[in-house]
Amino acid sequence: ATVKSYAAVDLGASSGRVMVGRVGPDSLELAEAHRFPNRPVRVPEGLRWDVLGLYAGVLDGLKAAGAHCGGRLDSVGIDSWAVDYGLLDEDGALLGNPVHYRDSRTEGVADKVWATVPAAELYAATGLQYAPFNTLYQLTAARSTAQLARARRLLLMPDLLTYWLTGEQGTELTNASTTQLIDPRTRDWAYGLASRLGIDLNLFAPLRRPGDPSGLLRAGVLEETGLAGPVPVTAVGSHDTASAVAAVPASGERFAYICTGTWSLAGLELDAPVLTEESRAANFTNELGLDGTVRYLRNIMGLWLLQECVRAWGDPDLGALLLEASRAPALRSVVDAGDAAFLAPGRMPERIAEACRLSGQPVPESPAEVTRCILDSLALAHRTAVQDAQRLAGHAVDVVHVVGGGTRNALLCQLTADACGLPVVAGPTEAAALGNVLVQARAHGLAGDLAGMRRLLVNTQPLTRYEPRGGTERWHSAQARLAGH
Ligand code: ADP
Ligand code: LRH
Repeated sequence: ATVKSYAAVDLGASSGRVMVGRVGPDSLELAEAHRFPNRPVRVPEGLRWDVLGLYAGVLDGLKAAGAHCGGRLDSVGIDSWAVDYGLLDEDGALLGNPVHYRDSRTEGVADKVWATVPAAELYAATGLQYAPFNTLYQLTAARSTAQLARARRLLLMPDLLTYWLTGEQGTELTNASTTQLIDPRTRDWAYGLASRLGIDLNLFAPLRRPGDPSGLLRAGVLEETGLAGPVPVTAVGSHDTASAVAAVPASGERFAYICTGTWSLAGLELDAPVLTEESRAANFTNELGLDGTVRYLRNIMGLWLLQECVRAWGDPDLGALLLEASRAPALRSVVDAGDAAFLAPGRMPERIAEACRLSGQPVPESPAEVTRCILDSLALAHRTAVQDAQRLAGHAVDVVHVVGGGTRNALLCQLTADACGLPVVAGPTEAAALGNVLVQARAHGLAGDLAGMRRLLVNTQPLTRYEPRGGTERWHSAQARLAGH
């Protein structure tokens, strides 16, 4: 049977990777061709992405991917973190470095937006949870800048890299749904809302859907990567979380998922958005997924909390730290891992200690204690999100799938099973890359529908099961402790 080779470019907030997926009718293998750090840079104007460095990493990765498969790739797909964008001038040249979603420019901006369109109306129109970094607020913050005044085009990060690779411009839908300018019912722009807020939708290139062709690698890219042309670029679920959810190895419909990496995205796959006021108050979002699905989920700070502590502690060995944390006393102190107060970089151990002190709990001192506090807090936030999602959507589950980098943290997976009182199935680790590969494979005639894609994953990917160990009342009282503050 024919086996085809697809390159998946997957850019996370902490690292970028180019993976090679080899897909046959009953086979799926993933190999890492290249991985590179993604290090934000603070310049006098604020926090920026090093987008040229990332593009160089993509080119190196495509070269390495080609070397894996005799210089021939059947297609390339790109996904990355959501909401951020680059602006182009009338010549198509990039205007400055894309602003990082953790930059402080959006502080206080939401109130300005809500003065024109109240928060409840905004939610009813877009279904997006409030986050200061939603593209809508970023564009509002940029309103009077010279850069935005000059801009003729806005491309979201994966679309910008696709443009550099192919010369073609588009706006992929799953990622567009994180701008807060898409109506999740029509799966098209929220035209009325944009015009009320003075946002020019002509800045955006036409919408593309996962599976749509996005051009061919330019001659210069072929030359630089040593690939034999033509190589098509295929739109995938270009929001990394959309690709990751597509690769959740679920067998039925009664599942919740948690995509764990820099963020934890915890929720359900639905076939229609939940736009109730109760859902808004619970800060659940309705992002768009593959094949008409809705990703109904809550953003939780995720392993960012640990990444920032580890950075502050001078990069100790993670394995040793997690082992020590597993021996530290359980559920001594917990913080609200959904709190936007943890969004900005810096001083994370101190900020966590401060949150414990303010809520009258013991203050964790050693790195192992702080790490335990973070993992207990994440597991607790996973529990609350899985419970709330089921209640708000009226959709019950009996298993929790954990995918992403956090699957390598066995303690986090076990604590999540304990907190949720449900079995956790952990894996795949590189879910976003696998979802990316499978959408390309499908566009080129290999795999079937979403259920078929998932069957292939269940049959080919190593998964680890964690059973809940009981003691859910302890999690319940920790939840009550947090809610009391
Ligand atoms: P993103 O794509 O958002 O940048 P990843 O999905 O790559 O994030 O996950 C990165 C996180 O995975 C790290 O911050 C770390 O906490 C965790 N991780 C990675 N490798 C290991 C490991 N060997 N053991 C435990 N955790 C790990
Ligand atoms: C995860 C992610 C998440 C977004 C955040 C900005 O990488 O895409 O889904 O909310 O980054």
